[in-house]
Amino acid sequence: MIRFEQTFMNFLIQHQEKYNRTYHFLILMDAMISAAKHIQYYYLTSALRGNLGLAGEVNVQGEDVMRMDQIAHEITIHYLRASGRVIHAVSEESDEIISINPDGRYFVYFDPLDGSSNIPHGLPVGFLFGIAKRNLEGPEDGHLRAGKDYIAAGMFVIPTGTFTFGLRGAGTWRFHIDETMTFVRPTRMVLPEETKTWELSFNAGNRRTYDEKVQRWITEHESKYAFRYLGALAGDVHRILSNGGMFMYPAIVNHPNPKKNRPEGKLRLMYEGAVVAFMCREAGGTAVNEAGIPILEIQPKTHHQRTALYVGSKELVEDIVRVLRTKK
Ligand code: AFP
Repeated sequence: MIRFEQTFMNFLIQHQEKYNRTYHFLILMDAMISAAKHIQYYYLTSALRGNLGLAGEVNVQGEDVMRMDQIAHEITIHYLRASGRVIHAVSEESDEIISINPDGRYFVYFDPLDGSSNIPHGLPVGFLFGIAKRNLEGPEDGHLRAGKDYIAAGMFVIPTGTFTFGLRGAGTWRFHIDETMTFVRPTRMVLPEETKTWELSFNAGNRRTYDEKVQRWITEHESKYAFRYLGALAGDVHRILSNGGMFMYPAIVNHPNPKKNRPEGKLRLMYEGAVVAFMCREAGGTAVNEAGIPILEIQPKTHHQRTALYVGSKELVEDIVRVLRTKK
């Protein structure tokens, strides 16, 4: 028997009434969904075309390889332009902010294919985005928005076909892709309070490069939780949103080669840190940087600004905040 499921767009229409959003937002989200499906298609078939390699390589057909992340960027910009609703976009794949339509209504900050070390293996990567709205009461100066000003944020895990979407004040929801490539079956994500499924997720190879107090915290707590790490933020945070626990990418301050230290962190604030922090807040969790400052409160100074990130269940993040705020 055929079972018809609730689609993402129907879900949005329902929630739009509840949260007073307009059809402009539906058009923008339709563009994001189209971009994700298009990227999904390219990713699923790119091993066949030999397009999972690095730029500058030549594939098995003797053609120049185009980087998948560049393809994903171009696809996304195409749909954002076609929507007519976007003033400007920030993409991980573009040095400059991309002006689109001065009469648009939204700002979109995105990373079209995050987790590049998984690309040559065809393993999961993420398409992450945050959306903010222009000032509708007066003139708009186009300043970069902090996560607390996003109206929505989401991440597609590609090519597994899950889509997690946080809508301001309306929770974080997960959708799955069906056989017609439609995102269906919304399930509300609420971080579990029960600790038995909680996980810790961080790059264990970097462990000795963290601040000593962070290293000590890990030593004290690691045996209580399972450890999981995919190396693609969308996949790792996908697990944390379901199972609880904490994902962290601490500042690198003790690297044996000091040139490789990253005291400001590695992840990007606007289209990585703030995106997962927003979804986590809507699911009952929280996120901070290395100083213990809430990620959503950080006002970006530059569009590719980096941050350290601790995100997940409140109890764990608040515990590490106490450590981060001590001197030694
Ligand atoms: P890349 O896209 O450069 O691989 O970075 C992915 C990422 O920004 C994020 O998705 C991961 O959580 C994190 O970096 C992985 O970084 P490491 O490879 O250093 O563990």
